[in-house]
Amino acid sequence: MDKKQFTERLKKIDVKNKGVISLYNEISALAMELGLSSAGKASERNAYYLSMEFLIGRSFYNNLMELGVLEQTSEILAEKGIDINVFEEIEDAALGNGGLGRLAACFLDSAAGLGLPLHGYGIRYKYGLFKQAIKNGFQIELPDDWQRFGDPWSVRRENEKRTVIFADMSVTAVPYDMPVFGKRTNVLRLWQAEGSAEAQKISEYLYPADDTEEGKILRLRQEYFFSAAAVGELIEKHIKKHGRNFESFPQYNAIQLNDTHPVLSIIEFIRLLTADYKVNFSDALEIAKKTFSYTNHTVLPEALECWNADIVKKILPDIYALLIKIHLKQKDELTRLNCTREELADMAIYTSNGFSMANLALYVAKTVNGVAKLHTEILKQNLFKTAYKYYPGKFQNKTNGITQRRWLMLCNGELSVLLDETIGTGWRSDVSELGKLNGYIGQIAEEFVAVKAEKKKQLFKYIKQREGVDIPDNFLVYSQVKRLHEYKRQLMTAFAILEIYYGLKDGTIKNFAPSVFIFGAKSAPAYKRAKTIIKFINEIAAIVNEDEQTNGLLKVVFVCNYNVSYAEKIIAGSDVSLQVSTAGLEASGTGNMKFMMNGAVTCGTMDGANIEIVEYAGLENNYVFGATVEDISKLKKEGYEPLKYLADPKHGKAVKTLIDGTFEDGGTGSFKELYDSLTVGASWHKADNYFVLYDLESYVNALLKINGDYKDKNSFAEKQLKNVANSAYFSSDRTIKEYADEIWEISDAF
Ligand code: 26V
Repeated sequence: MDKKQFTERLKKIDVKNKGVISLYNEISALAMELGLSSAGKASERNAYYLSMEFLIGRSFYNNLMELGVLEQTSEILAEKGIDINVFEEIEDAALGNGGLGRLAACFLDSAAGLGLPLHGYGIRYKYGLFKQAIKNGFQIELPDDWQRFGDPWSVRRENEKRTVIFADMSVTAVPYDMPVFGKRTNVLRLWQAEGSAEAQKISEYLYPADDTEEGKILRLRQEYFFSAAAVGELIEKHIKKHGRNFESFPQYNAIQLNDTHPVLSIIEFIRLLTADYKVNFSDALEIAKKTFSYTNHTVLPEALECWNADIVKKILPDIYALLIKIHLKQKDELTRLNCTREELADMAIYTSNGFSMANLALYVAKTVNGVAKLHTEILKQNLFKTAYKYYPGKFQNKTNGITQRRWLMLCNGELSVLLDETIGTGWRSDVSELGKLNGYIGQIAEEFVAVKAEKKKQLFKYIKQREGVDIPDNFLVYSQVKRLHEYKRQLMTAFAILEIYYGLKDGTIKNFAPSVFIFGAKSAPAYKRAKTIIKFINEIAAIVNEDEQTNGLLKVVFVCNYNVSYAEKIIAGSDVSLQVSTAGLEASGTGNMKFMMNGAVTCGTMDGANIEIVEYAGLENNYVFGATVEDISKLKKEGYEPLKYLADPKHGKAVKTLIDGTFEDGGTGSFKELYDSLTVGASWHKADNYFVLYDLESYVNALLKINGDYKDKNSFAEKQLKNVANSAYFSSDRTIKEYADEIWEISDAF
């Protein structure tokens, strides 16, 4: 099928008496036919991205755009009296939690766009990330039954099923292929677990609660399930093409491990080679060392996986035996290198806590990479210091990126047109051409202001529909959208808003440009303190939005069920991107890059990729504040005393609203607990572990400085445009080229 045939068949579709869902399925099926009819040739050498999460978002508009038929489809539907936006009713496929999963989706998009053979392997969860409802200000989780709309973008491959064996059951892994369209069509293969009721549970939920032993076992099963299905299949494919010459496996295959979740695939690979094909253990290990690469996405200790040895022994005895064997082999090698006892303990695969997935990855992986310059330095100097001493050649940096196709062309057609008119359309295929914009900043500031105003209008209309909150057109938009976590410091933004609110009320803050603070965030269901922060923000919003003395100047919105589609709207309509993590803790951030590309200035700490963003767009066009990594480490050494910051009446008043009855926590005592976490600490961490009170003052000042600067519309728009003009570096096209050249060694030669 070609595009012409596609449009002809589309024209013939009878839309009468058809609901949105059936029309969606029919048009999508037609687009699939179009896309799959030009799938192209398979590549000799391929890279595979193993990831527990792929946070794809809505496929409909993106796929039609990639296939070059979005505009025609919109026109033909309009002729039939249908607004293409009706398909916004079809909810996102949210098979991921946040940054790590969305990065995987951006990477697949960029690889296909560049014609590089990179395929994804993951899990086809029946229920994706929960849907968030807010009741009395509290987060409630509802199941995300994304398949109820149908799944026209997947093809079930019945005859490519596999069996994954656990000590107590065997599970059928059925592949569902989602094509990734672009210059070439790649495949995201998601495995669905079938068989007994127990077996099916494996692909039922994304991130099942793992605070019980049962939950932990399920999570381990999930990780092994998709890892085993993927490497089992790759080995079989290799044998079909090249016979049992396993030495050549790394010549044709590169496997990227997205964090530690798929690290057991290394062991499964060695198990298959040694047990099924009689390769000796050392040879199998050497082949693995040339095949696997590992990306780390967080330095938070609670997220570094260690599998309890008894659990592994019980459900995966062969894997257990191999883990011990590989542990001893590494120990032996390191001992020969005169490694000290402490160093050995630090790098051990089998530790008192269980099997360290990070240490296993560090030992076997061909390369280890962090996701922003600072993050990679922290890995080398702190978290993986010892491994870096012994394997310095493995470490690389690959600063994250985001796809400009979804995050600019699709979500901001208006800005894309302004770019076309200013620098030509070349940037659409070669994103580095965005740099040309630097020559036109002054000339198009007014047009940019108009584009931003239009995107705000669309966003405010949507927020009114969804949340029932009115935001006047001229408001300055500050946004903080990301997973809810203490280290991301949404709580600090909440305090800053309160300080501004009280300052407006008592007249100490004057000439304030009317502003709205938009939050979007989901909290892990069991993360109590994060949930309390959501409640606190909602309490603040309720009071601030109702206050007639100030609500012409200040509003606060916590949007419900923030997801990829909501992000597309918020990011395009924002002026200021809030990226305020405790320095050293946000590995990279990718929302920061999306905002930058849409012309929001960053108000942030020197953390993650913020550092590179301000390096590229200019410090003078962004608003950096707060403690640096060095400051924080000094504070920790010298002793940090958060209480003294409460002596300042402004900070004291804002923070004490947690305990002085200003707000209601529904009788849960959770506001008091939150207050205590800042002032006295809890058993497992010190008071104000994330330095909220330390940075609060400089944060409020930065927010107010932005507010003042915004009054000069054109000069502020110029800062925003400087961010757009220098955002090409943060395209995942650049990132993927680096992975392709420096790790995977794949090319676009078919
Ligand atoms: C996971 C967990 C799970 C247990 C509870 C605490 C906790 C805290 C953090 C995480 C992070 C998981 C990995 C992740 O999503 N990392 C994000 O990866 C992005 C893509 O590289 C990066 O931009 C974000 O900075 C990083 O947080």
